Amino acid sequence: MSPREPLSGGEWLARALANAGTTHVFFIDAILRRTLAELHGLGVARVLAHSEKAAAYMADGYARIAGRPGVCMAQSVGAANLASGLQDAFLGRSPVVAITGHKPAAYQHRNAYQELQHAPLFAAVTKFATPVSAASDLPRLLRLAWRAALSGTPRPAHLDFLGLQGEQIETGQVAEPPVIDSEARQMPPHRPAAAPADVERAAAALRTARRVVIVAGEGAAASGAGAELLALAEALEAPIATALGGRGLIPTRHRLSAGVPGSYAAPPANRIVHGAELVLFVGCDTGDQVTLNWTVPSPATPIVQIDADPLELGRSYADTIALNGDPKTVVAQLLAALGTPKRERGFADEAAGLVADWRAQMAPLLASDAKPIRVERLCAELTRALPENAILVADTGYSGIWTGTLIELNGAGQTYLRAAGSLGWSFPASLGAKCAAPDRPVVCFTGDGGFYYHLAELETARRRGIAVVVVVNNNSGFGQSLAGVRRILGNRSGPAEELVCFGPTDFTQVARSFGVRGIRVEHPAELGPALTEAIRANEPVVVDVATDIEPRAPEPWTPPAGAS
Ligand SMILES: Cc1ncc(C[n+]2csc(CCOP(=O)(O)OP(=O)(O)O)c2C)c(N)n1
Repeated sequence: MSPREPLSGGEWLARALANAGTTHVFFIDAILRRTLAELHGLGVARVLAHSEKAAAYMADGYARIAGRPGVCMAQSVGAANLASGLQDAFLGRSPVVAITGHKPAAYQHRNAYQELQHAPLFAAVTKFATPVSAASDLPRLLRLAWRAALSGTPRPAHLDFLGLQGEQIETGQVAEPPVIDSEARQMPPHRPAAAPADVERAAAALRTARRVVIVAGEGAAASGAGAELLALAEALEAPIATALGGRGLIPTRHRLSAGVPGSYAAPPANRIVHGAELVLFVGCDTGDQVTLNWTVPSPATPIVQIDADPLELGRSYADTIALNGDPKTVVAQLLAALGTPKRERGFADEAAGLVADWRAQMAPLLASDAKPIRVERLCAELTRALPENAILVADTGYSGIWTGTLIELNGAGQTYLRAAGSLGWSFPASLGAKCAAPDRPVVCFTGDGGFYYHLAELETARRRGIAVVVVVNNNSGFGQSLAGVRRILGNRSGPAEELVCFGPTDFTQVARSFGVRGIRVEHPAELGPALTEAIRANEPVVVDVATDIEPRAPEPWTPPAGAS
């Protein structure tokens, strides 16, 4: 076929997605069946999920690892479920392109079966959303959605195709070549440098301040700025903390690594960030989680901030020297501007001392032989078992705190992905991550409460041969919630357990019923061999670890009242 001959919308979309490097799409029938048929011929895997929300989470995990948009699709009545699955991608800054179908105008506002307005559902969870009413509009609207998803702050985009299954777009004609963007686009699509005058101002401020801390976030991770950040930290003798979304950007055992600050933090990180004279935020959202409700650093702290998105600059801290540009590029600019500044190691040593003290305090728990198993021991065994190029996908709540504070990462080949808040995200997201990186070991860390959400995707994992290892911290309940519920209930209103605990479930039996291998671990000494066996297996495996619900995860240090 000559390139000028028009293609059907379905052929065009399938070829355009394949040309953009898409290897997998995630969906629930009935949507774009013609497109899905075409995709098969182009070698793109069509991953049928068990809920639209799980399909969105898979696309999200895929996107975060591939650095390209993850694509998910659902028919009209599945749109609300799909939109709910985009919340984490929106909050976690992940480039997902969601496609739905809707019935034509003649069906609207007259009680059409399964039909309601899609725009309000997607408004809060997308950066760009539009109906697509004609096949001829598809190339420019998909191009726009793709760019919106990838650029600045990456976030989901939504295209609402005409036709319940999007068939009106699939069967229309497209005259353009099947190309979304003329250049292959990875995240970040561009690497703009900051204005030289801004770099000079920032370098002067960094040179003058004695106690500098770097806080790097998901923007720095998306930019791949780890090596530059470490070089800058070393040049400035500045401890470097990472938001949960930036965990693993640098080796977590490096002498300058301060850990994750904010509300999901071990104590030293907040002390170190709070003790800074100047904080350099790099691709970091300065929201309540990473700053412990804007107390760490305190609001009056002078800030230097680097972000690809100018709207992030000075968003939460008024005294900000703002550098707009790609984090990796701008950190390199700062390094060049600073040269080899004369620095004292006092503050870095003080910070390293705080981290060392905390590690010493945790050491007995990391080695604990207690039964039920302590989660600290599970984390220590995971640190030992994780291969050099592993991807660790953590659920929200305690799963984020345990993994973010206690699992060590090499800052080179390993990648850490975390839920941006949605319980249950990690298992489907880990499936998407594995699709994006089939040659890398993928380990999901979830509580049983989180795992229950999307158990059905065990079937997807087996059917599609998606070899992830799911480590279930199985304490038969919402461990993170227990203390808070007890605090509120006191002895008044019946047992707190009724609000947060489940009956015991052996997830290896659940796994087996789906045809998935399961390894039950009840003794700490079995952890290492079980994890090694599961990671080596070239198939999905559930490692069900029986733990105690009572122990609390590490808690953050909070600045004393009145501290500035
Ligand atoms: C969609 C959603 N619903 C509720 C919550 C609130 N929440 C956060 S953590 C948590 C408990 C998680 O329990 P589990 O996954 O078993 O892990 P554990 O705390 O026991 O380690 C709950 C209910 C949430 N973050 N997201």
